[in-house]
Amino acid sequence: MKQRDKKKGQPKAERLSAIKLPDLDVLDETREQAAFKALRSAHKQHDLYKEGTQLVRGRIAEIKSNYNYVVEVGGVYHRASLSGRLKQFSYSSQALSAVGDVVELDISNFPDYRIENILPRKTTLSRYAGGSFQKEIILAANIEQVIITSSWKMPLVKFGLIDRYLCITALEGLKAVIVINKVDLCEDGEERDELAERVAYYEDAGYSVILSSVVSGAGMSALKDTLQNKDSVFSGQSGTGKSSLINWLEPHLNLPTAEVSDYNEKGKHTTTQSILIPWSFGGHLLDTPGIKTVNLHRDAKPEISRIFPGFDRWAPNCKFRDCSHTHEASCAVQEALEKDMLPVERYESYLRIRDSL
Ligand SMILES: Nc1nc2c(ncn2[C@@H]2O[C@H](COP(=O)(O)OP(=O)(O)OP(=O)(O)O)[C@@H](O)[C@H]2O)c(=O)[nH]1
Ligand SMILES: [Mg+2]
Ligand SMILES: [Zn+2]
Repeated sequence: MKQRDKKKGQPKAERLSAIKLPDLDVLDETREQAAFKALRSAHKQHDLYKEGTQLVRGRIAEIKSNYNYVVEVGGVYHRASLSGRLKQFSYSSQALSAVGDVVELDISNFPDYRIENILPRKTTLSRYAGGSFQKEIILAANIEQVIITSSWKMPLVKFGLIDRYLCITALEGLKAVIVINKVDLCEDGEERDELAERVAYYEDAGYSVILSSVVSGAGMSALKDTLQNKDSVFSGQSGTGKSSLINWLEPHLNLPTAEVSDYNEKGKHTTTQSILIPWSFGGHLLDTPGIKTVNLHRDAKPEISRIFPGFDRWAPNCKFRDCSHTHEASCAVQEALEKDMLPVERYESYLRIRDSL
């Protein structure tokens, strides 16, 4: 008799009872055994890996391709690959490794150095891919401050982008410094006044703003003071002068920068890989490729009303603790807007960030 016919002929109850349930006691035993086995093999693996290996602490300085890394150990750079164990994870997680990660490097098999462990990150600067999956893209790991690099002109400063960065750094607990570079291109008179007015908003909100130029040298000593003995990442649009600022402070690095004649508003994307380099005056720098924008994670939406740059001066006085500053009565942020204390551009930038999430 065919299988199908047999089934058809059986009443429902009988069919159900025919399903063989596993003996639960046996199942528990198997589970315990599996856990025990996993534990034993982990111990074994650890011992194995302790015996043959020679581990040193280092930091990922550059990721050349999926498995091709540069690791800095005490100021010396080594080529390295990922251990087989870690490679396994890198298929499922793009965020497995990032420039700035602290790693354990096995140097027993020269010149075939292998990253055996990636240590938990203290901080990350991340942006999120658009679309529903919002994949995390880590721009830098284990850094203390973000140098939000913009240029007054060429390309034109985007304060909306600065606001996004400031939200991200606030969420991550990172210090943020706003650099407006190429101020040599800002003309005296009305244009200067506009620059001063824009800057005042952020300074009044408690941020440090550095107006810089590698042409005139303006702001460069203030920038150096800010960077000394800290690990900082330079991030911002392409063409704003991230690599130029770093070269000015550390000429021997000679990082590639765009030719002036190559100028276009979108930038040339001259820097293509993030790199971590020590400053001669203490601390590290992370130069990164230019980005068009940074997206926040959608889960951050309820926080934006609290952490948007400058809002902490007013939001605590809103009637409702979870005020979104859009339609609520007795909203201190909207009052500040009416009294011209909050510029309308900043409020619109707030709404745009909210709507994007
Ligand atoms: N006028 C003026 N031009 C500058 C200044 N800083 C940088 N530039 C020019 O701006 C262009 C872009 O500079 P880069 O240092 O390559 O910019 P970047 O931010 O590293 O760009 P990506 O690597 O593409 O992200 C170059 O032609 C620099 O010479 C400045 O302070 N004033
Ligand atoms: Mg660059
Ligand atoms: Zn409010």
